[in-house]
Amino acid sequence: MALLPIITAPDPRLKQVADPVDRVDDEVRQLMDDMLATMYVAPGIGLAAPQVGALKRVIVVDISRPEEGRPPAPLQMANPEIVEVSDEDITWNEGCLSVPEHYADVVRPAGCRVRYLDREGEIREIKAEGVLAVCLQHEIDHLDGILFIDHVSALKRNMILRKLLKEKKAAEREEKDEAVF
Ligand code: GNR
Ligand code: NI
Repeated sequence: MALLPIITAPDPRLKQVADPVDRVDDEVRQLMDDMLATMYVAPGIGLAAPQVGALKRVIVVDISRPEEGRPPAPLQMANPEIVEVSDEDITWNEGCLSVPEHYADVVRPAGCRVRYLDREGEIREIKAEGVLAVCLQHEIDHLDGILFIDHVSALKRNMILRKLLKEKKAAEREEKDEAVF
């Protein structure tokens, strides 16, 4: 298992539409396992392959918070698709490992049904509500190049993106200075 670096916004790779996997083979399973390990260490409750630079339709989710001592309940999905959403909405204060240290209220359908391939390549379906429904929709958004900040006002989004870009440039400058000394 390997820990993978997580890409942060702004980055063009986070805006691309990911490719479906043809079949769930050992390479996809390896990616799923590396993503899960990376997600637990971060820590996060979900992770999508584009966040680690793999433009494949693969996500992992675990809302059980194993870092808080609960038994892990990992979900590993290839080609996840939302096949049904509820009429009611839910507002959740979302965060994202690719948008570090920023949070915003996002309105989404409160429930959803997701069809996907499991790590054996079997077609499965899961019905989700609450934080699981939020997380699945957040991860599937990543596969279509959509971040939670794309669901908030342009004013708030641009404020966040400007701040992240500034921090990136500062970090780059620091790296360069270290190279000199
Ligand atoms: O760890 C995460 N927490 C979270 C909280 C509210 C709504 C969505 C999420 S997903 C996020 C991890 C992440 O960035 N997944 O793409
Ligand atoms: Ni995210």
